[in-house]
Amino acid sequence: MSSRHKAMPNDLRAFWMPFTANRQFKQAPRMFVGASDMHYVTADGRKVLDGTAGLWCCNAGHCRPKITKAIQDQAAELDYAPAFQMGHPAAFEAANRLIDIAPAGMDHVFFTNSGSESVETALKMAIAYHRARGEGARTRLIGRERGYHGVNFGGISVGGIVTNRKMFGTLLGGVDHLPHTHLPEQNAYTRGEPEHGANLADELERIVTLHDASTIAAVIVEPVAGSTGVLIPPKGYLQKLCAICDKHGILLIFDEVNTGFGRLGTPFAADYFGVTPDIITTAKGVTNGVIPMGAVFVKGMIHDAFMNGPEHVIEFFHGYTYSANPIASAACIGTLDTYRDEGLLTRGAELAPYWEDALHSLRGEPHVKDIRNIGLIGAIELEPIAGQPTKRAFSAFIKAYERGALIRTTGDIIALSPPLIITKGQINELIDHIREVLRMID
Ligand code: PXG
Ligand code: PLP
Repeated sequence: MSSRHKAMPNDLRAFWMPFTANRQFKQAPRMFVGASDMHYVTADGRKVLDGTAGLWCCNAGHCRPKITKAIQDQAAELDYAPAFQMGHPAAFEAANRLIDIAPAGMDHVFFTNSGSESVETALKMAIAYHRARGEGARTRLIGRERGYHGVNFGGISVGGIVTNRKMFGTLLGGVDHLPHTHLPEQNAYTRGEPEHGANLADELERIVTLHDASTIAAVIVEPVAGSTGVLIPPKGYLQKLCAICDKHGILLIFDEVNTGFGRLGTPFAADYFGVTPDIITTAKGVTNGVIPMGAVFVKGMIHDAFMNGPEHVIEFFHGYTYSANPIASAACIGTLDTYRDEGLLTRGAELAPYWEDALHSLRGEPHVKDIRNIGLIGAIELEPIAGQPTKRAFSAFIKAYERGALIRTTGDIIALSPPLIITKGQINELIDHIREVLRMID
């Protein structure tokens, strides 16, 4: 452009929005200007009930006082400290507090700034761990179809979403994928864990036979796949996967960016399923979504494998400028205080039966072809409009927003993950909005 465009207030042009239909948005912007507890406030002053905890991250709801205060106090006291070769107290306190709620055996934390970075960190850790133990040939990574592990190159390589991969050329080599576990013909309208599909874990044996265990570093899966539409593991599936990994000396990584911090009614999905992986990746709920932060939890044996060599030498050549940033660390501590004081890491378990009944009351409404739920997660899968996939669910999203409810759609699936402070009355309200929307849309 020859003439320089002078920025105007509210000019929407410069900001290239992530994972957004930019042109559609800029014609009809949807702006939030405030938030409190279970609600957002729009630019035109309407309250919108949050059915998605932002993007699965505001587990304690919005603008919670302890988190706000922790951030304000930290910003005034110590704004930034170098992340490498220097420390500050809040980072160590945050790590210790995280270990207190982590599954037994997970006793070290590596800090990142997002789920995507937590995934890259975990994958690098897994490969370097085997190398440190003298098994440097273990470099292969096994992901799963329909898995989402963020958007960086490692994450999209092990991930299984075609649209997130196909534009980006050559991905990491030495990656293989398990089949996904979504079997709608057999498992439609299941409440909780589906009956059918545990045998899909045996595919890992086939992959191990093909490549040989001595070349495989890790398997990474989401215990419950979130982004691709709430795919709940069949009964016994994760247990089998864990047993096969153990048998072959392969590390198991649970990507709990969505499921961590109370989403299933337990602190982590690992607790819910009674399966402890070797590494857990988290982000989002670590700080209630308020400040970017991720945390990778590891078992002692992984951390300890790095702690050899001369003591003045860096053990793991990895880290971010903002790893354990003081303000993020303070936000983490304020968040964990809030979760503890309000019992939020287990509140989902009390609400889950009510949530389940409310969701399944939508069975038989127009376009609905499956409903599934676990903890405080729910999905309503719609019949796509012939030849126009995603259009029906997108209309539902827009209509719900106009009526006063924030829902999230992926493909033709409505995915729900409200803040863990939601009341029964608000569950009814959310489901009633969706019922009305389903009756309105084409
Ligand atoms: N792993 C998993 C399992 C995730 O769900 C990431 C990694 C990446 O996190 P970052 O912080 O880099 O975005 C995620 C992120 C949705 C939705 O609507 C889910 C995510 C992000 C945005 C939307 O399902 N998950
Ligand atoms: N690019 C350049 C030129 C850098 O100097 C750095 C960090 O020093 C990075 C990228 C990585 O940034 P970060 O540590 O925030 O991930």
